[in-house]
Amino acid sequence: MERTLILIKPDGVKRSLTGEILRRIEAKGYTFVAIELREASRETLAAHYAEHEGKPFYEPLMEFMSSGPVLAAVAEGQRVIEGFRSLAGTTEPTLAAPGTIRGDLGRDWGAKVMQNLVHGSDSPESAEREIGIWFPAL
Ligand code: DAT
Ligand code: MG
Repeated sequence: MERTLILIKPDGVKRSLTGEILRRIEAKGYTFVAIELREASRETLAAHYAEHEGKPFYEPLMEFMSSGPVLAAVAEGQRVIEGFRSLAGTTEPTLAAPGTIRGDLGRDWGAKVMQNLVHGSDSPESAEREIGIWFPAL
């Protein structure tokens, strides 16, 4: 069965949207294998966002992701990687389609980095790598 790594970012935790976001994932029919609220270390975030190192938004992204607790989860189900990306909506929350997590709950707050509530792995390779970073025991 396919698995994906989901993060509810600090904006989602601060805005008390964890229940609403987890509800949408469960309502779609996916099941949770692991859920944990934690303060991500710089090492964890550097490994997680290695592909973005050197980009202009990298430091603001690391700062934002360190600004409060993150809810990390692993969800499971047929085609959950694509399915969660679809539930999440496109990266820029102002333009994400209504009906999606980012489209319904997110917007531009004028920050240096897009505060778009959630992360979801974008391929089976990313999912395996990211689950290894956040939940090495799985
Ligand atoms: P996604 O989270 O949709 O997979 P991504 O992997 O391209 O998007 O980027 C990771 C995060 O970095 C994204 O959720 C928000 C931030 N980000 C991406 N592109 C950005 C940009 N051009 N300006 C500011 N923040 C950006
Ligand atoms: Mg990504």
